[in-house]
Amino acid sequence: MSQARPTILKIGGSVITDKNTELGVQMEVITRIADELQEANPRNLIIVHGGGSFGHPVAQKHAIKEGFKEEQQIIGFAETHHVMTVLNGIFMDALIWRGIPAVSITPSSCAMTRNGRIQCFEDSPIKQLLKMGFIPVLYGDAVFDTELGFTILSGDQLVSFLAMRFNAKNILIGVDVDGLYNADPKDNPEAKMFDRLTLEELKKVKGFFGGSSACDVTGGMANKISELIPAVEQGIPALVFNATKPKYIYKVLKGDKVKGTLIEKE
Ligand code: IP8
Repeated sequence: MSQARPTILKIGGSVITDKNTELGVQMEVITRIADELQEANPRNLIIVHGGGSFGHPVAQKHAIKEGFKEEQQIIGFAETHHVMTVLNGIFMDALIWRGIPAVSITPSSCAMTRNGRIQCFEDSPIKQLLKMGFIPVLYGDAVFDTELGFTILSGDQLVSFLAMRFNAKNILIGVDVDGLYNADPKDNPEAKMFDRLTLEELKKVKGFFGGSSACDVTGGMANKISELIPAVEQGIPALVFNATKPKYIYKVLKGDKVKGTLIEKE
């Protein structure tokens, strides 16, 4: 059975959680996204979601990304992973009870990093899920690292890795702004959005995307974008769009045009 090229959909933590409250969930957004996924009924889709107000504050409190340095971090690692499984459970609940055949794959159990970069990844279950018509769902997680002991693996690194490993058709990055701007649109009303960027253009303007205003141990928008570069270099286009806008997830999955920034190799 030959496998069609999958689409990788990232749903940012800032979309499904309230980044101003620790463990604050945006239940109405999760419900709407699940409704849109049910309506779009996508085939060959892998979903990755971020950590938002679940993973990031706990990871920051215990310096998990920096690696193992002292005994007290051990419970911090366990807590960080646990809150991510809780957020994932809330998200999965919304999908499963709508009849969406989503199956959660825990990154800390199938991936190991070396100095923060994925070094080995057991992909057989994901291959099997796709072949059988399931939707694998992964998330940014606290993972084990061969040099650091442990660290944080961002959903964005996972997205790019999975896109390359599964030769994805496209990458869809759902965030809480309309696309990529030359300045932060939340502070600067003059900020200009890019509709399309080639890799060369992207590399030139990369510095302007800024970090994240809320607690974000993996570096916010600037990091999200730089993680995409190797996948785009392989010819996989990436669209950054606003997943907080009703119907946008439905439309991007259907291949309809929405406002956003399309990043292409050339
Ligand atoms: O929100 C980070 O994933 P991201 C997950 O995709 C944790 O960067 C545990 C902080």
